[in-house]
Amino acid sequence: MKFFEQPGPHQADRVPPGQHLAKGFPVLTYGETPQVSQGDWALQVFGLVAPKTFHWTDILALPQQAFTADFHCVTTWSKLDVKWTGVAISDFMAQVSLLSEAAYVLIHCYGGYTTNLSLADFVRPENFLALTLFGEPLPAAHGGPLRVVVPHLYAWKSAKWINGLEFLSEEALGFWECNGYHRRGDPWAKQRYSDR
Ligand SMILES: Nc1nc2c(c(=O)[nH]1)N[C@H]1C(S)=C(S)[C@@H](COP(=O)(O)O)O[C@H]1N2
Ligand SMILES: [Mo]
Repeated sequence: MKFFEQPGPHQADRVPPGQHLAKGFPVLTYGETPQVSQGDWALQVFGLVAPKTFHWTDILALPQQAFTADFHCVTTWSKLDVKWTGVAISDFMAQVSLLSEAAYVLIHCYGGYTTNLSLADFVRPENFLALTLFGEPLPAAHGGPLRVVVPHLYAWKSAKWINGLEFLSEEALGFWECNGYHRRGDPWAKQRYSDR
């Protein structure tokens, strides 16, 4: 059995150019996997926003929804129909007071990883903070306790073990974006590498 396959004809319109389907759900992490318990976990919003800290109980107080999303890693594997549950980013954002100049977010993670998004790419109906994966609490390897899921961009934007959202008026680049990945990362436009 192969680990990666060409998409079949019925899947072709769901798999961006240059991608192959992964059989399992590979783990892609730069560096060590942070081990953070739900009790110790906290998320700070800062920058162009009223500063606020969210603890696990604050996240559980928000509405949770099941969602299914395709996942496209820039290293050319995609996984279709990943089943998650989580809090819609739009519901989360209703809990924070942004300043009018805020136009970008830099996501911070336990372990030091960062990634950047415009607010237009971050606050979309299909984007979530995920708490479970295939019916189980989100495993640490896949970003537990809490990760971002942004299906319309390459998966390096789907930050694991998040602990901070920094709101900015100008774009600041995250870890991979500083190291040559594209600042936006649209898989359908093959925005793999920076063009600057
Ligand atoms: N904090 C953090 N988030 C991260 C990464 C990482 O190294 N650290 N890797 C990214 C990359 S490149 C991908 S493809 C996905 C992989 O998610 P998975 O390990 O759950 O498959 O997580 C993204 N989020
Ligand atoms: Mo990736």
